[in-house]
Amino acid sequence: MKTKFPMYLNSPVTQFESFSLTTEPNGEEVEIDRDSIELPQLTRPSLPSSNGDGGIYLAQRGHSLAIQKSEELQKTLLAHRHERHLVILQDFPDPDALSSAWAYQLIAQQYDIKCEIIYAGTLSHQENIALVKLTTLPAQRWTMQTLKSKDLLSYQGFVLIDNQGTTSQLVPVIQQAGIPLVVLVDHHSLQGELKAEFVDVRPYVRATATIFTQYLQVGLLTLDSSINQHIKCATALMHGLRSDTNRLMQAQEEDFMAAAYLSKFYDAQLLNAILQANRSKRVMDVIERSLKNRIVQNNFSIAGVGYLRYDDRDAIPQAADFLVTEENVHTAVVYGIVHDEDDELEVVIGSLRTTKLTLDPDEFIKEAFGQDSTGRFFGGGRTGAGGFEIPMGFLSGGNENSAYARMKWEVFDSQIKQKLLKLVNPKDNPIQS
Ligand SMILES: [Mn+2]
Repeated sequence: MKTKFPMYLNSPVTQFESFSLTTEPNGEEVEIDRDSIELPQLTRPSLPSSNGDGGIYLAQRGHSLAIQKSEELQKTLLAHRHERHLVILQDFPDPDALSSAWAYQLIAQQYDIKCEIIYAGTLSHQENIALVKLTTLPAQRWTMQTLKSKDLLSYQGFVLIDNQGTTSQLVPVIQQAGIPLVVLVDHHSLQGELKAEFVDVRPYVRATATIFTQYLQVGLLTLDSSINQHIKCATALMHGLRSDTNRLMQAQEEDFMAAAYLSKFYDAQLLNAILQANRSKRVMDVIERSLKNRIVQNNFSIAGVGYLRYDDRDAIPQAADFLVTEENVHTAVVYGIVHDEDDELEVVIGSLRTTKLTLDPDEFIKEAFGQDSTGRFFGGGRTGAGGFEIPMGFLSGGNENSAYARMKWEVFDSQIKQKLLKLVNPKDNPIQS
């Protein structure tokens, strides 16, 4: 970076430290103009004027945190101007992750930071494919093969959005290459000790899109209705926010405030087109299998669906979404063995959905499946939803022998059921009542 931008070396370091992030303009901004980057001005959004007690809003607390975090993020971005970063999403990114990463890319662009949004798996949900195609969302699939062909030295940092690195196979390789984690923004429970320059993890916020909308709202990027890309990004954020809050039904004040803000910019027709995407036959087949195989105990519905192709992986959360709608069911867990034909790789993938407010999916999954030999949990969650991935390692492949394939499935199926039922059965564990 330093050799590429010698003029940068001449700038006194202190100009960044003393740069005012508040609304008051000051003399030092003149210096910043030398680098010919137009910096967004953070503004405090006009909150309803305090007329009596009604003026103190819960959301105000969220706003002051949003302002504080935006200021911190701006400082971090300033310190990394002119760099190239990788924004890494979970292997199977959802609308919340995709839209938030896009918002981040647009924010970072103002600091001449070039971001590539990457994921290792596939876009397996028909709505995600529609989202990316219809909005021309700039996310790319990088397999492990792609990774090997890249010159990782040309990236000065990486960014995690809507995940904490535990759901991406790219992250260990990136870390090994010595690329530092610059920014981490997520709403899942804290998954471990990740050192990032900037961290904003808020497990009580229902969507990462809400956090990014707040950044936009306080001025990290000023949305402009005449810019097509802004309209599309706002639409994507609206979709991300809706899909992580069960169409706003689980949204809370901050999420509604974010949706209200996006409503000024988003394209309702475009969102409708994204939502019109139909379920494929194979997804319907997996849902059918989950219905057939489910066992219901103590208001938990548990279903193993056997083997799935990599591209159909997202049928698992969709089946869980469906099973949780049955009467007297508050929690559904669906899992299957997903296999990647190219690599002969197999992994058990599962999804949990719950409508029970007192059930913490993160706690439940960690308790049920524990950690691997390196201390990493097999899964985690956020409000209302969770997931797990258990690599099958040495047992992967060999499925052309159908007796072996069946036996293997039965072993994993029984083991997962045992672990889940221990928690579901109140005799053995006090977590559930
Ligand atoms: Mn999310």
